[in-house]
Amino acid sequence: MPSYKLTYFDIPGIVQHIRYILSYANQPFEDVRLNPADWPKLKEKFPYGKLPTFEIDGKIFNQSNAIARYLAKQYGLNGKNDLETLKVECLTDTLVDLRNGLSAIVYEKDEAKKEELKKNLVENLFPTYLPKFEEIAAKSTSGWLVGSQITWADLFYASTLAIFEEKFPGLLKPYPALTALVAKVENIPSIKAYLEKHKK
Ligand SMILES: N[C@@H](CCC(=O)N[C@@H](CS)C(=O)NCC(=O)O)C(=O)O
Repeated sequence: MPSYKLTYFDIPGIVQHIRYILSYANQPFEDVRLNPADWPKLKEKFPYGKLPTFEIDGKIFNQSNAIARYLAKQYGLNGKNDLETLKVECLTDTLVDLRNGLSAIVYEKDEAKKEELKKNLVENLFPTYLPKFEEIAAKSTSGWLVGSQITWADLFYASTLAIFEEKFPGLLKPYPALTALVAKVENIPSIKAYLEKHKK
């Protein structure tokens, strides 16, 4: 069995779904969480000066969703056929588009611009994306976003929507199918155990 090491900061950020995928698969991995105070001196050691990285038997890889897709394939979480995989990737890339709206706020240093970006997220981006996500989730007969079984899209949506909800309490209230998806994923025993272990 290969040895896996995921390196990121001690936040859900852009790797929570990778932690979910590995936990779902009961795959042991080294979960390295760097202290942001140490980051400036460590940055140059990492590919492109960015996190996360993922090491497989000491070989280092970058890009969170390339890593997520690789692992999802290993564990049968990438759809049952090419069309399902396409649907999974359309959904996951679309969620990245929305999440970029949140990252932009986090990275903006100018307070006035930060407020503008926040307004755009709340008034434009959330109302554009969330009702469509809700429609897709509500149409599902399996309770999963794509096809009849769980895919990494479910793990990505559940973990990212939970982050949104934490930052904007009540955000998911008008979206019962998305709320149910988050709960369904968080109640998978291996995910539940992971979340319990890392409860702050
Ligand atoms: N597209 C990359 C984005 C990587 C990225 O921007 N990582 C941020 C953390 S979320 C980072 O390393 N920030 C620290 C820095 O740029 O110094 C991915 O998905 O892995």
